[in-house]
Amino acid sequence: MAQLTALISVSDKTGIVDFAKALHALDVKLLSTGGTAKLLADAGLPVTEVADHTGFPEMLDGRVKTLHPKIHGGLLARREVPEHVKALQDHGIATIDILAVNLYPFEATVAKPGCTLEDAIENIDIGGPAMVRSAAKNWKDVTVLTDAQQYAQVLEELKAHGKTSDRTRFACSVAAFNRIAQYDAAISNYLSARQDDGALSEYPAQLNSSFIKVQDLRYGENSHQTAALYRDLFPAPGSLVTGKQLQGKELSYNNIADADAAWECVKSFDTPACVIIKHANPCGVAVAATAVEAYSKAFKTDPTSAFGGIIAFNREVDGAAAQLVAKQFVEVLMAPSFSEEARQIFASKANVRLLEIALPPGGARPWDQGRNAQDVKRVGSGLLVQTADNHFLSKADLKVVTTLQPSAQQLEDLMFAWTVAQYVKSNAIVFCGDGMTLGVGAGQMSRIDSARIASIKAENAGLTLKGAAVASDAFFPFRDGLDVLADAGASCVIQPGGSMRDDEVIAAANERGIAMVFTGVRHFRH
Ligand code: 93A
Repeated sequence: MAQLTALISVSDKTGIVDFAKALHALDVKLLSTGGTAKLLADAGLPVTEVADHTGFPEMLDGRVKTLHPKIHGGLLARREVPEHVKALQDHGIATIDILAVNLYPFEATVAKPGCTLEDAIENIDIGGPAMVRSAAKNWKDVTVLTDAQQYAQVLEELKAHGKTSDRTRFACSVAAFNRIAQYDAAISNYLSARQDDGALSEYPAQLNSSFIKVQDLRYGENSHQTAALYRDLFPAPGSLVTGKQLQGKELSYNNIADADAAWECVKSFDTPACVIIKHANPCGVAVAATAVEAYSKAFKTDPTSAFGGIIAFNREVDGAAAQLVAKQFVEVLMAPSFSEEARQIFASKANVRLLEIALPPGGARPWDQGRNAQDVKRVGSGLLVQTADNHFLSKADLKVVTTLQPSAQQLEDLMFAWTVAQYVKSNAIVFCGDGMTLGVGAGQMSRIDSARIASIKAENAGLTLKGAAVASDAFFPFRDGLDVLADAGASCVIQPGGSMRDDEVIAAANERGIAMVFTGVRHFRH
């Protein structure tokens, strides 16, 4: 049998000397790149440097080492095709039968804190993946090893039969293409996350994320559906998937969906805040001086719905907050941290899932969390992709459209109501006052029904809406919705404006003694 040739070029050199020794013992000729060749030669192995083999030096700081027809011809030529064999002969190219490559450590490099863009770019391997692809494409003739765990099996087959089996070569080829796909995804994912927000909005939305399975879930939205949780390769700091579960039962599909809604909402407040979610909608949101106060206010909005809710804080859950929360039935509790006392209080409630999640370093403004944020929705055999709804409104953006001007306190309440409305399913109507929600109307097909439901819920909870501030996630198509708010006691309204009948709605507000501001943006959430 003709002598086999192996090309070895590895960044992670674990196990490579032993592997090369075993190949040498089987009379396999060794070819290798600079650093790897040196290691093998130092171990006393006869090895030919790729540069000597091609007659071309490694150049450009190693950026061009193996990108040469003598390498790729040797890997790609089909041994049973006479024209291929002749081409090799004409150009003095020798076949390469075994390729062992692992790539520049891109993933490990970007995982290091403080990695610069230059470091990352230099660790993008070009020649390695090119060889791996050539060998994997030509799997019928070439065995490609991209993982040290494959060495033993290949050696065993070579020892026993002088060659590897078709089955093994094909499996190695599949593994090689998977590795390259994963590697390229890591690069595209990392570089996408490095784009600034300007670029994110300037260029068309593009699906460039790659995902890693975090865990299988017991079931999906319903028990007859199977489900799993995946995360971005490079999750945005402060996002739900970066959290750690401290105790409690395994998170369910619905827990995770609701926890995400709670966390996204609570982290958009700078002051201590608490958000209670049921069925993906806030049923109580409040800001206050302390976590415990924020919780007790949020709970008052809708104690009935809060039962079995998902609760998120943007401050440490201390003993006082824990004590109060522990009195209600809670499914999931999230916070940046839990005090020792809080941990002890929940230790006896083994079912309560505690999630510790760091807040995003950029602060509460959603645009700081927008990096890498893509909103994806599945439609029949397709995907809808959009940039995240991370518009941040400041008071200066507001346009007062009524004769009545909102007071400073009303403006505060309106801004709070607007922030909450962003996280309520459309059509969203949110009554607020004194830094808390008073009535939430969510997910109705008509805005007027959401308005009615919000006021009914406030009444059920024994809360007064007199003087309340109200946010509407989109404009009022007619004045009737605004009339419902006025009847309920609203004193001021925040809404996008932009309806054909804005004039009618503004006139209604003036007539009913309501101060109204337009935001110019809407927050549909379907
Ligand atoms: O810079 S490269 O993209 N250009 C190449 O032509 C090339 N050929 C192999 N990187 C290249 N490699 C990579 O070098 C391999 O994938 C491997 O990770 C590394 C091994 O280099 P050395 O043997 O010098 O340590």
